[in-house]
Amino acid sequence: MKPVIDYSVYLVTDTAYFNDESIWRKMEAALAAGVTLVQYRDKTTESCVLYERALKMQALCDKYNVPMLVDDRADIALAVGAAGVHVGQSDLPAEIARRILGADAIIGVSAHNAEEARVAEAAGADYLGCGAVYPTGTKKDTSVIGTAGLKAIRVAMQLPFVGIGGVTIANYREVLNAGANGAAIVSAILSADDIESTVKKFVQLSLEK
Ligand code: 3NM
Repeated sequence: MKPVIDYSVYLVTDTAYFNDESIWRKMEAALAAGVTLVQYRDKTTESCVLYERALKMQALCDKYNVPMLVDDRADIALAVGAAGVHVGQSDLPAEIARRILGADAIIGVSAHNAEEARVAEAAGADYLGCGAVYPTGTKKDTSVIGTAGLKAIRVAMQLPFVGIGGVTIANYREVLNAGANGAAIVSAILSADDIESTVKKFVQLSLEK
């Protein structure tokens, strides 16, 4: 059966954080504090290392009963028993990821506008990642769509979507108010001085009306 996913506080990793072993302590703090979904995203790493890290990340997510998706790599997702994969516009097509991972896998697709959102929905995406909502230093090759961009996507389709890019405690409610089901967050969690209290704050904000 396809798992029911809570997209509200979606933690995404970035390769830079894996230069430091503290990433594992940070991930554990975030999981313990209540992130609802994790994406293991590690763009520039060779496959053997990627596989070992994905395996370790999956075990950590399993400990906290939080589903894990793998960025781009359906082969790695399959190898470690992840819940699914997230693909960008220049990654593996969603239909192919679905064929590899099966009907119960969660397939996420990056969409920057209503047209890409419709195409992703037709391709069988379970959810969309939409951004960059705000300027971000974490990903260079993106452009800002703002909350207006999120609203246009919400009007165009029904699929769950998360806002990504520059989301912080200060603007998270704006993202939800623009129609997103949650936010995908890298630096506001992984670079926080106090990861546990930051995640708890996101969770608390997600429950407010
Ligand atoms: N994708 P932070 S922005 C992975 O626009 C990613 O599609 C984006 O990192 C997109 O939370 C982004 O630190 C990075 O801003 C998000």
